[in-house]
Amino acid sequence: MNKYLTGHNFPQDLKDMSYDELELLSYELRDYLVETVSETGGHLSSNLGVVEITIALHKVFDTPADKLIWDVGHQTYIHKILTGRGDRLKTVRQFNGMSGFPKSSDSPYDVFDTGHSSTSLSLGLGMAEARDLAGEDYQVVSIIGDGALTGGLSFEALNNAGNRSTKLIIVLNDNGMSISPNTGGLSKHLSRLRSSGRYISMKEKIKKNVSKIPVIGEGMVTGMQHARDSIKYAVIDGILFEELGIKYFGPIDGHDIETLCKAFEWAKQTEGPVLIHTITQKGKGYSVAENNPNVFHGIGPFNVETGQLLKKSIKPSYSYVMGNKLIEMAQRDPKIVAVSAAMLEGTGLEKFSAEFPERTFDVGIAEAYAVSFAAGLAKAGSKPFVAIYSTFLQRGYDQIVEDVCLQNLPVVFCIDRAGIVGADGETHHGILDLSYLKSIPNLTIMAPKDKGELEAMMEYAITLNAPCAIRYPKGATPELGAVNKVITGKANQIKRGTDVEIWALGSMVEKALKAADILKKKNISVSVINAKFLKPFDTERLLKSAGKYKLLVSMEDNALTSGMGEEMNTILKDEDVSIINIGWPDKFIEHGSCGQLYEKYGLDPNSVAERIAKTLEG
Ligand SMILES: Cc1ncc(C[n+]2csc(CCOP(=O)(O)OP(=O)(O)O)c2C)c(N)n1
Repeated sequence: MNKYLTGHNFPQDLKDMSYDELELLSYELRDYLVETVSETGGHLSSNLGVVEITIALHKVFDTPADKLIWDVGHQTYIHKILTGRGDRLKTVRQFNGMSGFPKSSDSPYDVFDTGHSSTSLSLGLGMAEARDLAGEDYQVVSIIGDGALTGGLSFEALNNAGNRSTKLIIVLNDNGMSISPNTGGLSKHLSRLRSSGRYISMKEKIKKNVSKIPVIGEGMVTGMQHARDSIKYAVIDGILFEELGIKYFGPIDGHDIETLCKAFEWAKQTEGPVLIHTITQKGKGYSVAENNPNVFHGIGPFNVETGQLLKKSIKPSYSYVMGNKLIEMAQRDPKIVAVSAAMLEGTGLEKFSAEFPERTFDVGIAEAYAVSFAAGLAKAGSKPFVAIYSTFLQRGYDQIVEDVCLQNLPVVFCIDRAGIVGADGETHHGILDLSYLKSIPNLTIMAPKDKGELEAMMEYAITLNAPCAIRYPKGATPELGAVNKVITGKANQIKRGTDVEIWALGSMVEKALKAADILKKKNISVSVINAKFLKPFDTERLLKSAGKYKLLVSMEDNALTSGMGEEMNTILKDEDVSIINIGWPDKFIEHGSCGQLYEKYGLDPNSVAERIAKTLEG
């Protein structure tokens, strides 16, 4: 049992293992990965796809002196196992457990803290330039998926990489998939390289040229060079990377450890920027994931035999509600179109795209482009709904300001995963959007308390004929009773009370109602206001409340800095009223379940009730 995985000191011991032993190790790694992720949940199919690449990288490169920079970082579970963290994989993504992404504070083998896509080439080039300036000589290796390569930042880095002769090794992990099948012209270019038919013969050529050479050396490198040159012009005219000044090698089998090792050795000894094009299969080795790579991209705990999820939510998610509502609206209004940045499933737009393929634009991992593109759509008469996760929309900030809001164009932003998201942690929590959007002129900002209000806000948004953002959280929607008409800048009281008034935004309304129930038992009577709008904010109503209550409370699933609470504090600065602000402190919030995080940071109903009671006691 686990003959190769246990009892070794990785990554050092990889250097002395034969290719056959490494292959056996790859089986054990896959078994351990599937078994563990079936219990913890996590990013399974991407990790199954990089088992051999990870083994080969740690065998060939001298980590951590050589730097491995993983793009996105969701595919680093094998890297973690091979860098002394195998046991801790059992705690991955759990509160106080190991992060599912690289964390430089966790290990010297993790170079950057990542989670957002398409940064590895820029980060790598920066390090490589600094290395050269300092006269040091370690290797910098950026490992990037074909999905992440479609992000604009990657293109900017490729443009710069080819412009200078700085040594950077790029390992392209091409599985043809982003979360769903990859899209766009670059993806087509890669697929032409993949299907050129030279892939197999390339592999044979490498084998022929190197099999006689026991130790990697001059002869092997010449052999690889020969293989590379003979394929370079034969495969296809104008390999994009070569045209940009980056030496291209491939495509090679990303599940063949020996070929990978030899290609990496070649890269090590080659001057300037190089790109090794590896072909892999997402979900490799676990048939359920091979057949459904997108479902197993990020998955909760599941049954290994059947692949079925152990827990399923019965209530629909906000994303699901948004997608269905948009279909209904689009059936009535032919101008409505949907824009997604590689997240059709995650944002609930999958059904929409099946029903309206011509009116769905999946632009790849290209949030900035998605926003400017939507501005173009709106300018020319379409009514775009742009569905992007809060944290990823950070990429499109300048475009929201300049291209949408400055032009006052009718783009509706459906900001999904707004608020804390749980296990993905720091890089994925959507707790900055209210702060970064609030100061943009012309933008209406709303947050629904439940399913019905999300639908009502979408209907309202289209009537505005101006930029509008609707933010809602991850997970299931509650149904909190009657949905009042959405009226510009108007909040609604949804619970009467006399001592304290809580102003809650979006998902915090449910928590505010629960806190009010807890306080009722302590004879504290709480009014709950569903704020609905951050912008325009219901200033008039707030000022009226200032004279009526002993204490006002703001509740938002957003950073306290520049959020709704600060807005309320400013409005109330000249009033004689106490106010407490509930939201996320000025720090990056770690991973854990949402419940654990709400509790730790005092945003759950019990903590809120306790804080209110204590404040009233003085
Ligand atoms: C800026 C940004 N947008 C979207 C995502 C969500 N996301 C995570 S992984 C991924 C697909 C990455 O595809 P690829 O790079 O090919 O890696 P694979 O999972 O296929 O190995 C996406 C869209 C992200 N992490 N960052």
